[in-house]
Amino acid sequence: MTNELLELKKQALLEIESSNSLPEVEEIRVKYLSKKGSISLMMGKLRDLSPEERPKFGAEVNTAKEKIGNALYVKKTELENIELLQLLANEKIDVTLPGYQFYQGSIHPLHQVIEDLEDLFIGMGYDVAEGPELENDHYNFEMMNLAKDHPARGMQDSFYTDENTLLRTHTSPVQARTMLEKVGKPLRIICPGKVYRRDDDDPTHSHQFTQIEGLVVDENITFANLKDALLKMVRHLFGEDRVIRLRPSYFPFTEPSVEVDVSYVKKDGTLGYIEILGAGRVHPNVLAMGGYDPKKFQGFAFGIGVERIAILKYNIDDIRHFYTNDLRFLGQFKGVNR
Ligand code: 2NL
Repeated sequence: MTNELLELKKQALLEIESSNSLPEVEEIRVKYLSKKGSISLMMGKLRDLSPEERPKFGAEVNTAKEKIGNALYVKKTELENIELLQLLANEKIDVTLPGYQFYQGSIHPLHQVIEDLEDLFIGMGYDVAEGPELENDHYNFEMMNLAKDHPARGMQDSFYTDENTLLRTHTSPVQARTMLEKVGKPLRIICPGKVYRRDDDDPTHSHQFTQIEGLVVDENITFANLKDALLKMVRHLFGEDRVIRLRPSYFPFTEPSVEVDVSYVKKDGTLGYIEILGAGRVHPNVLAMGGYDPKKFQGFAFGIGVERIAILKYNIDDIRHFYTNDLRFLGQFKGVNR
C-alpha cells in the first residue's frame, strides 16, 4: 500500500474515532468517501501506474474504502444509540406528579330520584312512558274522570293556551294515551315528567313540579299488588326498615283511593308518619275510557311528587332551589345515588 493511501486511511480512522456528533460523522464521510472525497480521488492515480501494478493498488483502495465505511457505520450507530437513550431519559414520566382536575358536572337531584325509581320499576317489568307537556283537555281531564265542574278545570287553576289546550296538571294523560295505544292489552308503566299548576311560588309551592305516576292494568290485579309495589318503592327510596301506612282518601280517577305515609323514628323513639304519595285502584270509568272492560280488567295507579321525595331524602329547605340552578346547591348532589 502506498504511503499516501496508508496515511489517508490512518487519518480518516483517527478522525472517526475522535468525532462525537452525527453531523461530524457525515462531514468525515463526505471528506473521504464521496465522489470527490480523497479516497475516491486515489483511484485517479491508477493512470500513473503500470498495468501490472494497477489491480493490486485498486484492491488496496477498495479495502481502505471498506474499512473507513465500516468505521463510519459503527460510529454512527453508537452516536444514534446515545441520542436515543438521552431522548428516553428526558421523556421519562414522573408518575408522582399531581394530576389535573377535570371539571365534572352532576345529575340534577330530581333526575337522580327519577333515574333511581326508573331502575327499580324497570327491574319489576315496567316500561317508562313519556308524552307532551302541552295537553288536550280531553286527555288531561276528561279521560281521568274529572267532571266538567271540577275545580282544577277552572282557568284560574291551570295554564291554558286556548279553551281546550293546557300545560298538563299531572302525567296521567301519558297513561291515558298509553292505554289507548295498548288496545286492551295488559300494561305496566311509570310516567315521569314536568307538570304545571297555577300557584304563587314560595318555599313549599311551585307552579311547575315533577311527578312520577305508575299504572298497572291486567286481570286479577288486587289491592295487595298495589301495597306490594308501594312498599318496595318506599323501602328502595328510604331504607329497608321503613313501613307504610295507608289512609282513605279521594281522587276522581281511583276508587278506592289512599294517601300513603312512610314511617320514621322520632327523637323519642316512637314511630311517626309522613305523607309521601297518593294511590288507588283505577276507577272503572277510567278503565272503560282507556279501552279496557272493567268487568275483566283491574288496575292500580299511584302518583308521587319527585320534589317532595328529594326534599325528604336530602333535607332541602326550599322547593325553588330545584329550578334556580345555583351551582352551590346542585354541586352537593354529586354521585349521591350512583
Ligand atoms: C296525587 C296522587 C295519583 C293517580 C295519581 C292515576 C292514573 C291513571 C288512572 C288512575 Cl291513568 N290513577 N293516577 C292515581 C292516584 C293518585 O296521584 O297525590 N295526586 C295529586
